[in-house]
Amino acid sequence: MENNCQSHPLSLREIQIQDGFWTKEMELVRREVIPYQWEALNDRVPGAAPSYCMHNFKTAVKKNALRKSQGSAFREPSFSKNGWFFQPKDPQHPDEDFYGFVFQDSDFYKWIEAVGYSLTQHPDPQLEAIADEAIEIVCSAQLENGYLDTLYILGGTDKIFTNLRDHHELYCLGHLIEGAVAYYDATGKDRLLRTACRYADFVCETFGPEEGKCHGYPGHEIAEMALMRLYEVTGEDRYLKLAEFFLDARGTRPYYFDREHPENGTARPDELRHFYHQAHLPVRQQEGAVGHAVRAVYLYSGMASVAKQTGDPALLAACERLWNDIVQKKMYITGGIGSTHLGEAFTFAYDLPNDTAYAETCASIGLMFFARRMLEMTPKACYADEMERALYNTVLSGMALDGKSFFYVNPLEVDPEATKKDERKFHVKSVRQKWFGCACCPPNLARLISSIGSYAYTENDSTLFVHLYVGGQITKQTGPRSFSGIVIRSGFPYDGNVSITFPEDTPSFTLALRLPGWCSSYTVTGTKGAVLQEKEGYLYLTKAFSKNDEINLSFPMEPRLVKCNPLVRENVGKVAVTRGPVVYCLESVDNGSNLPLLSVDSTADARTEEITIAGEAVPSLVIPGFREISSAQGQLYVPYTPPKRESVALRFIPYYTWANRGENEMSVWVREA
Ligand code: FUB
Ligand code: ZN
Repeated sequence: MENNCQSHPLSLREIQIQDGFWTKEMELVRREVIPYQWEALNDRVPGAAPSYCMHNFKTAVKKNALRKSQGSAFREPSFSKNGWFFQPKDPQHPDEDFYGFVFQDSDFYKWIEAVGYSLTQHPDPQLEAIADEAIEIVCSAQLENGYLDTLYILGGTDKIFTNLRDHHELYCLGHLIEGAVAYYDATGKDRLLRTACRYADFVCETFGPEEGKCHGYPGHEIAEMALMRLYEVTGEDRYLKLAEFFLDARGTRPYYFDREHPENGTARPDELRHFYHQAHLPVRQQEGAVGHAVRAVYLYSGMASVAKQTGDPALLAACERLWNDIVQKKMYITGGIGSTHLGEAFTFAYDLPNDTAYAETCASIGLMFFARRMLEMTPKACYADEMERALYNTVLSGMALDGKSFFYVNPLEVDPEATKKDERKFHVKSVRQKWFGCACCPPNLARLISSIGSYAYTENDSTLFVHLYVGGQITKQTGPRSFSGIVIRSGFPYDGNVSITFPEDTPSFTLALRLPGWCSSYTVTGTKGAVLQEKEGYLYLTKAFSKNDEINLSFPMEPRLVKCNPLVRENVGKVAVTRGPVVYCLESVDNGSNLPLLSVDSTADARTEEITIAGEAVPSLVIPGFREISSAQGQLYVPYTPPKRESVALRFIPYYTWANRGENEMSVWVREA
């Protein structure tokens, strides 16, 4: 039962996104990413590393048929391989075995999730038919006992759940659930959902606190939040209990992963052995975000989902601590998280190097998951502000403006030469890639973008919350209120004007409108007769709306210079440029090479000038600044002379639009003149 400040996302079937910015992004996902990914899952992309994802499912179906026809005489092949990736001898002609990353099944689950969301906005019988056929294959790969992971179905079922730390079976369960729920919600078809429930039931029978059950927990989190979703859809208590068990077991002693991997010994301190998986301490005692960043924010999202349901104050307090630790000490201005490529991980407070940043696209998507769940518990604009920061900066930077290439890593400063010659920066790419062997980010982007409505709006019995200003039409036919077609128009992220119109009389209810933290004032009109209250960064407006009522909000989006806490050593003496929720950057294609020579005049005004990037009109910001003229021409060191500089007009572009005009230098932080 939700209390009156808790809320839940609207179903995507109740929202029709119609937005100058987001409709285009969603169309890119629908037209480019989803079909491309389907080809990739089937190893049909010329020149791209094969995925083997559908190969594995189809092979598992064949082996299951054999298993049935041969009854008990069937012998499982023994699981002979180790490591995270399985490579066939002939990559183009894999034999009937498992290939690819150990978590390859999840690529299909993320794809079907994006398909489900996309179908709610754009019915597409052809795509649905492809999806149904694929679902049939995936469901037929399931074993009779409910187990479903092709890695072990093909590799030897006698070894299932023996390497929870590395082998992602529970991660695949989580993605299966997320995909199945999304497809069910969109189409009403429950074939995949029943399969997900059967696998979840098998896991419920296998894991738990009881004597004789396995006391392990996922090596890569996501099952926790996914099980909560399954619990919400089915109402089955056992899924909530399993999610709670996975949280409660994590980090307890003796460490499960030590028992599972005695070969690793215990000589290294507990933290070093268990940070990566956030398994160093029981979750309620964890103080700071550690380890693999995607794993971390997926865990915290699961903790928030369980805390919301159970009201557990210690779990909520841990979520708040971990949230604050991230956004106050470990997050880039772009909403990127994970400062090092070593373990794709968090490092320590204020360690935010710009040029070696990892800032994986998936990690910022996970930060959005966490933020939305915190908002569901406590509607505070600080959560929505950071959700918006991650969205309009790192998340969008993950995809090219034409939807055809992707970044996995999202640095804040790039010198293309360094990315090729300096091994410390090999993880950084200066051009987006068509696809990745480990293809976690593009499908994650597809599912996030096509479900943007569920981040923008949540509701409870009395209130409709608007967390992100994403335009669309909300129609509710069920629940305590029914609206037919409230229309929200928004110019975000470049224009702060928003209008909300009511096409018919609506019984009294409350609209909670977020007041973004980046703007210090706002105006609102059309509130006559409404009860108004400002709380925690939301404007609560209660009224029985009449037909054609219109509320207009305006959030000024002045360009702003931002300073960084000096404990971030990299950014001392520098500023970043933002406008509304968008962080800007310099590219050498506009400003000439050697960007560190540039400095910005922090006393000067910025001028907005529209430019075209990859065929798209984008507001750039032009700010007076300087280019240093060095006396060290051809020499490494020269005697000091007072600095000389020339005046230049610096052109800043939105960070997420960088690397759309060929390979070039980029920098977010710029020296202050
Ligand atoms: O391990 C599965 C996914 O692959 C992670 O979430 C990503 O960070 C990548 O390592
Ligand atoms: Zn990723």
